[in-house]
Amino acid sequence: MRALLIGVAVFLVGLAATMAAESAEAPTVSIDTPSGGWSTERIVEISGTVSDEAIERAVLVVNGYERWIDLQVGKFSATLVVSRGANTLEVLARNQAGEGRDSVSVFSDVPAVDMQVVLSWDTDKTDVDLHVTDPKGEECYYAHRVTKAAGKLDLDDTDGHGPEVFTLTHAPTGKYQVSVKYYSSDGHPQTRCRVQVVLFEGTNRERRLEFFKILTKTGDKVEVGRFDLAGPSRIEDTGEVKP
Ligand SMILES: [Ca+2]
Repeated sequence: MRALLIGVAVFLVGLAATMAAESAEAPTVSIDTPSGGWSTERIVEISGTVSDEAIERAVLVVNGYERWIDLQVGKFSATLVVSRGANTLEVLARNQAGEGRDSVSVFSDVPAVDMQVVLSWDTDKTDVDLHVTDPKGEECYYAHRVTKAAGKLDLDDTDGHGPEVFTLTHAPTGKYQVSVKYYSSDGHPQTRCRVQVVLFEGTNRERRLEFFKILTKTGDKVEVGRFDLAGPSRIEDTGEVKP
């Protein structure tokens, strides 16, 4: 009985402390890096702070695409892929008093490529791998990072969220296949992958495709999408492939 009373008292004290900790002010978000301006890198590290240290997650918006980022005692840090040209990066955080946000503009001077495939996922400390197979059947992935057609995997992320980026400067016509492998789950029951494909960015042939897949088993390798560069002006998206 006594132990129960002590337990209830500890719970009430904890509850009061939690309520007292609830901020009366909306959070202030501050992006420290990048500071804006020019970048010659395709992959950019974003970092900064949120004034309310009790907030655990914020939203990162890159050119209109949203994703969660984790906060550690008011600090955030994430890698992201910028597009050639103007980019807007924004971070939003919310508490009960309201919302705070900060944004920067980055102009990226990366070389133009015919194809960019970006994999990201929604769990921390997990390893997912991007595999892109070209029309000749050559597969680009972490253990084979440069193909005969000069396709390249820029990064193998092994500790959560991605991104992993495949680029191809001059894309041969034909069929391409994108797969993902759930290499290491760190005990997460599932992870949700997103693959964004940008073809002929910044030209009048520009086309964007997006594929999603939920992975549930370590070691799973599944096809998430395929598309056909059928000719100089035709791109056929065959859509998400069912498991
Ligand atoms: Ca990986």
